[in-house]
Amino acid sequence: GGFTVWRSFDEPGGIRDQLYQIARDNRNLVKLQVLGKTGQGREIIAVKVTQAANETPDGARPAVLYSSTQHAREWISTEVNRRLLNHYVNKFKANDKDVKRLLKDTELWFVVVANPDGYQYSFDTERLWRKNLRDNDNNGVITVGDGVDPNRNFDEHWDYDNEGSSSTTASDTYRGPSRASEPETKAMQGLLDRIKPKFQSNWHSAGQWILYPQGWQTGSPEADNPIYVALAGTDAKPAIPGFDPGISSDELYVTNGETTDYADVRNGTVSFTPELSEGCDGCGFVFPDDEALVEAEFQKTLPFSLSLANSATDPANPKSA
Ligand code: 0X9
Ligand code: ZN
Repeated sequence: GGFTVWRSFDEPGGIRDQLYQIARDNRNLVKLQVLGKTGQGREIIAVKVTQAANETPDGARPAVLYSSTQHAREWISTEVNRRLLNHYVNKFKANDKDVKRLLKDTELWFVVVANPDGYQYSFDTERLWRKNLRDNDNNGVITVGDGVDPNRNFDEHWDYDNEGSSSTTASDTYRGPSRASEPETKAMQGLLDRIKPKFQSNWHSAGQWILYPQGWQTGSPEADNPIYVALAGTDAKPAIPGFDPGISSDELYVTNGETTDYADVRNGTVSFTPELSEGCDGCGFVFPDDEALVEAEFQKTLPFSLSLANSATDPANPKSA
C-alpha cells in the first residue's frame, strides 16, 4: 500500500476490483470472463471490449490480445495495459469516431494480470518476485525455491533445451513439471486457441525492445516476415520510440515454452513482446512510482498498440504506428 500509481490485485479498488467495475459500468461494451483460477484461488481475468460485447460470440470479430504481468515484478506492464483498456473505453464513451468504428469490426481482449498470485506476492512479500506461486517442494509455504516461470511453461518447444529454460525448481526460468502444467498457462493458451487473435502484445519489462518470435532458436523464420517488420518497425524507425525491434532470440536470448512462440506457431498470431522501460537508469524492474513517468510510458506505446488494433481487419496489410 501507500503507492501513488501501483495497485495490487486483491486490495479494495485494486486491479481485480477495477476490472469488475469497468465491466459493470459498460455492459454493452465490456465483457468480463474468468479464464481460470490460480494455485491460491485467484481469478485469471480477461475482458473483451467490442460493441455489443455480450451478444457477440467470442472470436466472431478479428481479435487483438493485450496481455501483461506474466512476471510478477513487472508492474509497469500491468499499468500500461490497464491504461490502454481505459483508453479505448473512454474514447468510445466520448464518441470518438475512429474508436467507435474500430470496436464495431474488431474485438480487443485484455489480460491485465496473467499471474495474479505472483503479482500479489510482489506487493505483500517480495518486490522482485518473478514466477507464479507453485509450491514446488509441497511443504505448504512459499519460499525462494518455489514458482514456475509462466513464460517458459507454454506447450511450444517446451523443454526443448536447457539454454532456453531450466529444470531446476529454484531457477527464475523454471519451466514447470510438464508442458502447460500451470493454471496461468492453461488460461492463456485456452484464450489464444479460442479467439485466435490476429495480433498480440504481451507486455513485459525491462529493456526497451519490441521482440518477436520465434524465441526457441536463433535465425528464426519470422525474421523476414514483412508483417512483423512493418508493425515493430526498424532500428532507424522503431514502432515505439527508443525501442529496439527484432527476433527475441537474436536481440535478447533463447527461450523455450514461451507465450509468443505458442501464439505464432499454433494460432498464426502475429505476437510481440514489448519490453518496457526501466523508468530511470538502473531502476530495472522497479519502475518509479511516478504518475508522470508512468503516463509517459503509456503514451509512448499507444501508437504501437493502436496499430495492432487498426490492422486486425486486414492483417496482411498492417497499418504501422
Ligand atoms: O525472459 C522473458 O520471458 C522475457 N524477458 S523478461 O526480462 N521480461 O523476463 C523475454 C521473452 C522474449 N522471448 C525471448 N527472448 N526469446
Ligand atoms: Zn517478463
